[in-house]
Amino acid sequence: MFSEWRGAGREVAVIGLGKSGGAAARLLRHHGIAVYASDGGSGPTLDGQAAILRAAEVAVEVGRHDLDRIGRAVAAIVSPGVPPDAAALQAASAAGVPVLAEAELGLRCLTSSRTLAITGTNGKTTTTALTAHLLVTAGLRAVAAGNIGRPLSAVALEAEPPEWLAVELSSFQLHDMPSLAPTAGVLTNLAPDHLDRYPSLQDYYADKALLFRNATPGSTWITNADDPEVQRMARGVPGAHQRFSVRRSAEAWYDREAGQLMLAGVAILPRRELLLLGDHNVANALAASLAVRMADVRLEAVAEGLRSFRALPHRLEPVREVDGVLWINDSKATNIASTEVALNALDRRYVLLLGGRHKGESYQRLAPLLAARCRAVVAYGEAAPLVEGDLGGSVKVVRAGTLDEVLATARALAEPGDAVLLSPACSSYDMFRNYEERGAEFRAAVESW
Ligand code: UMA
Repeated sequence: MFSEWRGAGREVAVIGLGKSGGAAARLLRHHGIAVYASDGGSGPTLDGQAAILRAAEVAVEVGRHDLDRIGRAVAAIVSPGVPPDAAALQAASAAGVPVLAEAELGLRCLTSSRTLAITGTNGKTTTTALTAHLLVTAGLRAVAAGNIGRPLSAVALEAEPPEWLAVELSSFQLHDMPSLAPTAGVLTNLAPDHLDRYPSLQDYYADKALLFRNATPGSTWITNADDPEVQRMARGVPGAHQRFSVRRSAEAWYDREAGQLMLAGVAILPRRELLLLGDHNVANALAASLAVRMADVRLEAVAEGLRSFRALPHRLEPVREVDGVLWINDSKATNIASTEVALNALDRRYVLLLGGRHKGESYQRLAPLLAARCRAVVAYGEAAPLVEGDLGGSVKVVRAGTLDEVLATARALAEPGDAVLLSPACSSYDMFRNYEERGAEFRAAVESW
């Protein structure tokens, strides 16, 4: 493989040295290819990565990119976090150097694995994790990889490649994956996102549509029947189309009246046995169920896998019920849209913990949703005065300081049958290292009672 990249004077440039770049550089070295890996950033994490790569005989540069050297490379492997207008990528393109995503490199080395590629604005991580879980429950050797946190190049370095890959792909990755041709492709939904990187919504959607770039009549596509934008994008794409819906009959759908998840015309699982909150998660479960049918997973095994799957940490994760109150960790919700999804998923009254570092959007957008079932908002962190100002007129808002005070206030406000939802709509950096730490401290406190 890669014979055209090997040989005297030939070198592949790896741009960006996070998880993706590190794994790509090691994979290339494993295949005997000379590598120049560079990162424009600096700091102890990158220095650590550089030391590991130097030990693998990678030529490493941190703090700058040698643009001339990149221009002389036989190919450039790019990390998803490097924007297309970055000088390093411009230099590669100007010199006619092919630019490939790290995920493309990984998949090219995983030829014996079958791929279920999952993209969409929301729900792709849960759908990917669930897809891998269903495959494993059915006894297949399967892993989740890609944007979910495990680069495909890292999977490709393992001694035995998996039979099946559930691959989460972001639009950033799809941008540079010319040979992507999955066994099945899943599109969960489409909504505005990443407008800090894309000049327009159309540009973002254009990258998402690259899921379909190599479609043939033999392809299989699994799409959300309830999302008109998804259906518009998938219309006319060659291949077999299977759809999922939480509203009406489809290849996989939620029969709300009967309270059943339906697959291939059969009721496979009562809704209450899927331990995930919200219709959006029912949609994710239906998408994953359709995807694993590509591996001939029996309906009973699909049901068993759905039943045993638990929410991913910090994503509408039910932690525990205390005195009849369900405590839910949704620390991953760092913007208003994510908090809206969480509020829509609740079917009981609740106390909402809102706050952290403000990200610019007004909290007023939440007011109509809160009117339905919100008992009170506990506002905390730097954003507390803004939250109070935006929402104080429409719902009871109580201010609190430390996490302990926030929890004690919520405990006093909640009544049996309620939920307490940590879905902050803010980043965590004013009080925590990141959203994971915020969620972990919340969970640890609730579990300690
Ligand atoms: N950099 C340069 N030059 C530039 C610009 C950036 O060298 O001109 C460097 C940065 O200093 C940084 C590196 O490039 O060190 C970029 O790394 P990265 O951000 O791609 O980080 P990775 O650790 O490789 O993580 C990436 C994904 N990150 C992004 O897409 C931003 C991870 O998704 C993914 O899990 C991982 O690869 C493994 O596949 C994260 C994410 O936030 C979770 N994804 C977005 C999302 O889900 O919304 C798309």
